[in-house]
Amino acid sequence: MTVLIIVLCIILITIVLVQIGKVTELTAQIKGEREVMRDSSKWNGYLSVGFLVVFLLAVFISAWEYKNQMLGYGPHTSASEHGASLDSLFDVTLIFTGIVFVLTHIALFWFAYKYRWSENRKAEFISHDNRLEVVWTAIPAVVMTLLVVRGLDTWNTAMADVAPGEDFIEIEATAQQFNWIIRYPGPDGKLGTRDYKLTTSNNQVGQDFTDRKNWDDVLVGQEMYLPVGKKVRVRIIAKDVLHNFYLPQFRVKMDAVPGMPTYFVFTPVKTTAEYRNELRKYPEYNEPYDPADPTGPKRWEKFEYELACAELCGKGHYSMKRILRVVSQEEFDAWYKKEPSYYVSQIRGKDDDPNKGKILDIDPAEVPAAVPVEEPAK
Ligand SMILES: [Cu+2]
Repeated sequence: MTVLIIVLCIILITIVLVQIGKVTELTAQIKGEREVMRDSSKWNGYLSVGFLVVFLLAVFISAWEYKNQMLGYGPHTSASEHGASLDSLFDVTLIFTGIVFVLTHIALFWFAYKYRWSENRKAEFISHDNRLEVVWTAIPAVVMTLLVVRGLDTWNTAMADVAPGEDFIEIEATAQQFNWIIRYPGPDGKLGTRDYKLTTSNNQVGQDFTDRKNWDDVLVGQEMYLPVGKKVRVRIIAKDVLHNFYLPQFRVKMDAVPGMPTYFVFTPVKTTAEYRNELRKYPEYNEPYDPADPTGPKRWEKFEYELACAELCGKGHYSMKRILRVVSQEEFDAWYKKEPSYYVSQIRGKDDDPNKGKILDIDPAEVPAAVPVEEPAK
């Protein structure tokens, strides 16, 4: 049925177009070819200018309307240290490209109107103009050089690894279809070694449990926490296909590549509560979070930093999200202390524990929820 309607529509549209063509031809015969040309050029010129005005207005009005929803503007200034320099780089690029965008569009449509067909005008042939060519080569060259040099400088700062002796916390994000496995190093501050060959359904990142650095490592649930003002180094790993570790509010984005570990270092500077307070100042975030419940919480109250996968990695791609809470050091410590060691809570003493039967000197104060040390096997 749908196919029939579509075919009928196509036939009807073709008939209408043919009829319009015939009518135009007939008018041309009555009024004379030249007059029709003059009329249609004039109208095309007016429509060009009309389009220019509507188009530029739509661009500026929509940018103004949505400015508080876009990263980098309104409440969405960067929540990380390096993010501010990225934002300003985007702003500078936008200023230059914005000027060129407006000027070239005005020229495009205005010239279409100004130089519309006229029987009194003859086209002029200009082979070339040295002065003009120097100008339109030199100006873009200088601007591009400035942008690229500044971009490289910002890139080097944003992508820098931690310096030796620096204080930071290292976590690990392993991507797989379709979730993130986030590992924290535990009280020793060191992530245990891993080997993909050790991967099982119970040991999803292939932790080597004979390495004592693994004994206190924590695999966190849906919510992950980070302390404000502390440098974080994220090791990024993929188990199957390409994924991407994306924290939009922190301007953190890095591919997770199978077989090639990557990393990103950043320092959160705004807690979740501070970000909410920023949002609170804007009317669009004072609207109800759920339109069906007008008296319910406002949009700013429900705001959370989100870890997303920014690489279309399969049909469950959308479900690769996690909530990130940035809190004070004290709140972070309180949360971290409660997170159980994965080894102690899930592996220790079970069949897949390589240390089964051995006495381990796991200090119960160091490892929360520690199970009693077992007696050696007879
Ligand atoms: Cu993904």
